[in-house]
Amino acid sequence: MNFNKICVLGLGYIGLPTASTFATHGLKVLGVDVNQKVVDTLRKGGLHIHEPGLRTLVSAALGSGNLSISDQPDNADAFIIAVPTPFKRDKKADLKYVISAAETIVPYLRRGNLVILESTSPPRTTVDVVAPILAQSGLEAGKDFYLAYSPERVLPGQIIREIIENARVIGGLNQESAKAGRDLYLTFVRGEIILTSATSAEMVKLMENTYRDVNIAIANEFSRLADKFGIDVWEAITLANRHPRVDILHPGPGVGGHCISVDPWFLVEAAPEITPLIQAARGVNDSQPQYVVAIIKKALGEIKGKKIAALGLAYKPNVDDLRESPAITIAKLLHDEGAIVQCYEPFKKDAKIKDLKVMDSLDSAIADADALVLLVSHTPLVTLDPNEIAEKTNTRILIDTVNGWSDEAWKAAGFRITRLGVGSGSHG
Ligand code: SAJ
Repeated sequence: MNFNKICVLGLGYIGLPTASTFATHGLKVLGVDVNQKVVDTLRKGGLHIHEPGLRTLVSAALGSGNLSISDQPDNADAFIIAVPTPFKRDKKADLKYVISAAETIVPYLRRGNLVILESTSPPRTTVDVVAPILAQSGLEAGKDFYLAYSPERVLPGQIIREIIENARVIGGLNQESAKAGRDLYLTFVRGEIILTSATSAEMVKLMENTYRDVNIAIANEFSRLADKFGIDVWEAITLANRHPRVDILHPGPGVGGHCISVDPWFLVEAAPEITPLIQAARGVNDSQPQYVVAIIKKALGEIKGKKIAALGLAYKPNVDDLRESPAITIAKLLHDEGAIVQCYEPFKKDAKIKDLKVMDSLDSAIADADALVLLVSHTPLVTLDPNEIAEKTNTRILIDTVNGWSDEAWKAAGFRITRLGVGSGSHG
């Protein structure tokens, strides 16, 4: 199947790089977003999100004349839906953006078109939700037009490279739909393209992120056990991982971001009675911030009225994304317990967060602090020079939740480090 013009709905972390990559590979692309601010920013050559390399890619796409931006779709050979699927307060998937994107396609859908859903979605969304909406056009999915699900699997921070290089799973409503999807992504994908059914592809995506969540949960539980038994979890994990069939992930302050802390709930929602392990893992990871606060309390004795420098607010290293960040949960819990929390996020110095004081420099965050807490192993934070920091702050108390600071160097500069998972034998 040949494609000349495509329409990408949703210009966020996935839609914008996808639209731009198709455009730089020669397709005419209409990028659509319902948020007028996003449309205006992109049309003026600006960017509303941060991702390494994205600015250059979007400029090249716009500069080629192949990418245009609009607040509504138009006729096209293929439509890609890449809108968010957040969850609601009750942890149930909120499909309103997927539903409204599908609805806006209906008037433009023509015989022979291809529609692809990329948004992470609960099992059977393509078949049970998207297909019936598109049928309002009078055309039948799989017969009059092609319909497929193809999950994005790119890692924030490496999206531009991974979007091209990663293997891509394409699940069709039927085989012809999967093949049409393959023809489209062959435009730029260099990784292997594997065809399957739409529901399998939805499951594959949810299984990948759930697997990672469960693996991080066991690492977090090991950190608690190490604290209890007075050993160093980081050393123990390194040793266990010497086993050829063991690959334990890292403990930390919790699991954040808009994927791994969200997607497992889509499986729980679909089948609560047969997902006890997934639910338990979510419970462990979601309670890790409270566990870290208990460690901070122990290191400081009383935390009420104490000034605590919270270093790093992003959900993971070297990104500026604050969504579902456990670092922010910890800062807020400390604030709620009466501490004066002075936050510093090197990748978003002007972040505005309710109840939290975000400082625009490291020096102002640490100068009068009673303790420094390392919450994210951002490169600029883990490479700080202990002797320079010793001159900039009066405190000598450090709490390292990510194993980012070396014992020897900081101790030599006069600091006392409490590290997550390096037990004194009394937690838990
Ligand atoms: N984390 C740990 N310990 C670890 C690894 C991660 O505590 O050993 C924490 C991170 O600090 C972060 C959270 O987990 O708070 C998630 O970070 P991540 O780097 O594991 O994943 P994401 O959410 O940035 O991206 C994931 C990726 N999925 C997998 O690796 C299976 C990515 O490939 C997906 O495309 C993305 O979710 C997505 O969009 O679904």
